[in-house]
Amino acid sequence: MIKTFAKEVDAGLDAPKKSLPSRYFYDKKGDEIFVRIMNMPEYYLTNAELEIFNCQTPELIKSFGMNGEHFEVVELGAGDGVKVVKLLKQLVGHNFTYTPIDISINAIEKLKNRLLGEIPGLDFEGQQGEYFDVLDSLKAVGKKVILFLGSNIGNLTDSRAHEFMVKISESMNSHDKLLIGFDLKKNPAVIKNAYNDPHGYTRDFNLNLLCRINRELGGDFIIHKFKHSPEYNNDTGAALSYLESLEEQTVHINATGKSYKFRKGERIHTEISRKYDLETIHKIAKDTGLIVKKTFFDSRKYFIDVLFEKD
Ligand code: AVI
Repeated sequence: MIKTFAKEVDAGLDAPKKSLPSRYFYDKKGDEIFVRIMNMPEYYLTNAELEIFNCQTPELIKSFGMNGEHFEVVELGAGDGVKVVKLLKQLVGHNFTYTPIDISINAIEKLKNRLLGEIPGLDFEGQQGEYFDVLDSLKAVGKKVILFLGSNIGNLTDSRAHEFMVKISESMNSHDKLLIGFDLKKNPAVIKNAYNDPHGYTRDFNLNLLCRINRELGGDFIIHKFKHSPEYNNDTGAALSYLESLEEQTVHINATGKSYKFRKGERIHTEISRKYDLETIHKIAKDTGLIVKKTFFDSRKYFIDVLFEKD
């Protein structure tokens, strides 16, 4: 793990346009900051999707079209379970197994304790792994509903999202369903405020990546010499996060055995949080052998959960 981390950090910082993979945000500290982000009012995504699960779960379940046979609810990148528990509670009485897949075994254990506390008797089969890697094994699963919530898809570049959707589509049979949460394009001010919040949580989340490199890879980043620098382009729907070097400086990382030079104002790209429109979502479906079966919006139309099935 450390080796892969070091390799990816080196590749990102050695490139002419510097970047770091956003999945390294999520160490213990990063997870804590992310919870703060999800709970702040400016980060509208959490409440928007929660509203869909609070108000439209019966319609969601009906749209799964499962008539008594056993099925699996496979959740990719399971998270804290706040949303899915709404769904699972109303699924009680159906013949199903809940299979969350997450890179962190800790996250799965925590989720298991929480869910079994709230839904005694829940058939829980957690699986550890990167979701890209486990998609192949999903082919063998009988009837299933795959969940990919919280706009996690937005953290993939368009080409990676395409690759991901093709793999999911290939793992699906004609009776399977796929439910994906997409954050929608909206007033750019609302989006900018969510990714450049007044509390500084998103700034800390972004800068924690440099702290993590210092902690785990023996880096000597001086954190206050970088600033959180987000931008949003409403045409492309890309909310991008950068870390900008406030002066000319050199940083050494023990684990890569290399030093990296930064110009004043030079930026490290750290994250994409893609915002979608319906046209793009339909195009994604068409390009990956899927069709949009049903859509579930929150009341402000900030967010959408889309149910797909095989074309
Ligand atoms: C996990 N993911 C959907 C979040 C997002 O909105 O892209 C991560 C995040 N980054 C900054 N704030 C939240």
